[in-house]
Amino acid sequence: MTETAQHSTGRLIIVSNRLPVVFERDGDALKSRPGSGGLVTALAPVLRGRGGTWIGWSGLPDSDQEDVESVLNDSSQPSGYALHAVPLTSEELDLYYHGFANEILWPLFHDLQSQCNFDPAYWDAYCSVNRKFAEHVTTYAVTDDFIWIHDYHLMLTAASLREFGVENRLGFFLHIPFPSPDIFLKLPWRFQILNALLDFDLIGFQTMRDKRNFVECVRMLLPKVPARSIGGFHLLRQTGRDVRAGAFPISIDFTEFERRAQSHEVSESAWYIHEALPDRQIVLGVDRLDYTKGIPSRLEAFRNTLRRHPDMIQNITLVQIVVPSRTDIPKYNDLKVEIERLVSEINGEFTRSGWVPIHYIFRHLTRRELLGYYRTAEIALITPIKDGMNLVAKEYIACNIERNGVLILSEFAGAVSQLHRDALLVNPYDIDGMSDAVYQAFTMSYEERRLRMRRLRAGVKRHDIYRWVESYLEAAVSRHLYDFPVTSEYIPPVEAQEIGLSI
Ligand code: ADQ
Repeated sequence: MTETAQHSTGRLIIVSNRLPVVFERDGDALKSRPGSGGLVTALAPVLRGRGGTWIGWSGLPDSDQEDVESVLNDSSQPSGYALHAVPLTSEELDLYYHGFANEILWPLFHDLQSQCNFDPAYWDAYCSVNRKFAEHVTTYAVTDDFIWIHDYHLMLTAASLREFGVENRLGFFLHIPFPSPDIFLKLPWRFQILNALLDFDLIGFQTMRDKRNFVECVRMLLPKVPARSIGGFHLLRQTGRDVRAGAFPISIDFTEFERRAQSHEVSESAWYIHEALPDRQIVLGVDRLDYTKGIPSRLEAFRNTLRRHPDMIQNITLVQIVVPSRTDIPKYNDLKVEIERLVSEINGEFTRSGWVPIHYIFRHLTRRELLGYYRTAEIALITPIKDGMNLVAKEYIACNIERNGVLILSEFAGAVSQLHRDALLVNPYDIDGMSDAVYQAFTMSYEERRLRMRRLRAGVKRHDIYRWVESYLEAAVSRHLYDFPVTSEYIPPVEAQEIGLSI
C-alpha cells in the first residue's frame, strides 16, 4: 500500500462500480453532478463529512484520468469525502459491465435465467476489472481502514486484495437478491464466485431469505466449508478465517426525507401537481427503466382495473415515472418501447375530455419534483417482479406526512419483509390481484389509511439508513459510525446542503 493519507488510519473506504457523481461535458469542460439510484441515496449521507474515500468508475469510458481526478477533487470539497476514479476502457465496459454484470448476474440473481447470456468472454473481463478495482484500493487504503465493497459488479475484489496480501477487514454488501441454489447452480462460474465471496470477512444481504439462499449454495457446492448459525448470523469457516453472513435491510435517511417533504418548495410542488390533476386520487409508480421492476404488468393491471371498475374512470390517474437507465442496452430500449405502447393503448382506450388515465414521465426528476409526487400521491404502486429492497417504497412512506397514503407492494420486493403488515401485498404476476389491490386502496377509508401509514412510518423511521450502517459496521469491525474520523475542519457550504440527499 502507498503512503497516501498515512496519518488518518481507521477510515471508511467505500468501493462500488460507479462513483456517486455523474459526469457531463459542457463544451470542452468536464463537470460533475450528483448521481441518483439506490446505492448513492443510501450511502452518501453516511460518508458525508467523514473524511473517508469512495472509489469507483466515473461513468466515462476511455476518459483522461487527470481530467476526471481534477473534477473529482472539486466534488470532494462539498461532499466532505474523497472520490477516486477507476478508469475503464470501452472494451472493459462492454464485457465486464454490460456483459458479465448486466447480461449474466443481474438477470440470474433476479431469477430471470432465460434472459442470461453466458458468454465466456465476459468472465475474463469480470476477473480483470475486479483485479483493477483491487489495485486502486491498495493505492488509497492504509492499514486499519475498513474496506466496504458494494454489489454484484465486484464480487471478486476481495479475492484479488487477499492475493495482493491485503489483510484489512473487508466487507461486502449485495444490494440485489441472492438466488436459490436451483438458479445459482446454472452459473458456469458458480464455484469461483462462491469461493471469492468467502474472502470477505462479512457478507451482507438485504433479507434473511437472500442470506439463507447463499448459505444453502455454500453447503451444496462447498460441503467442506463448515457453516453454522449463531444468533442472526451464519458463521462460515474458510481456511482458518471466520466469514460471517448476515441480513442488513437497507433503508433511507427518514428524517431528511420527511424534512424535505415538509419544506415550502416541496409543499408547493405537491400542491401544483394535484391542482393540475384535481378531484381524483393519484396512483404513483416510480422506477428505474428495468425489466425487473414489473412496469408492463403494472400497466396491464391498471388497464384491468379501469375495465372492471368503470366508476374509477375520471376519478383516478396513474402517474408513472420512469428514470432512464442503461438505455444503450437493446433490451432496455425494447422495454421502453413496450411501456410506451401500453401507455398509448390504455390512454387511447379510456381518455375522456379533460381526463387522461396515465401520465407518463420518462426523465430524471429533480428531488423537489420527485418528493412533490411522493407527498401528494394517495396510492403508491410498487410491483417489481424481484427487487433487493426497493427504496422508493420507503421514500414514499417518509414523504407521506399527511398519513393518508396507501402502499401497494410486491411480495417479491425485499422491503416486504419489513412492510408486509401494513402494505397491501400483491403478486406482480397476478394481474387481477393487482387490479383488486388498486381498487381496495382506492376505496379504503381514511381511518384505515391513517392507521396503516402511521405504523409504516414508525417502522421505517426506526430502521433508517443510520441503523443500517451502524448494524453493518458493528458486525464488521465492532465499531460505530461515530468511531470513524470526522473531518472537523470541514464545514459544508449551503449549496452542498442543498444538494442534500444526493452527495
Ligand atoms: P435500484 O434498482 O436503483 O437499487 P431502488 O431501491 O428503488 O432501486 O432505488 C431507486 C432510487 O432512485 C431511489 O432512491 C429514488 O429516489 C431514485 N430515483 C427514482 N426516481 C428518480 C428520479 N426520477 N429522479 C431522481 N432519482 C430518482 C438497487 C437495488 C434495490 C435496492 C437498492 C439499494 O436494485 O433493490 O433497494 O439498490 O440497496
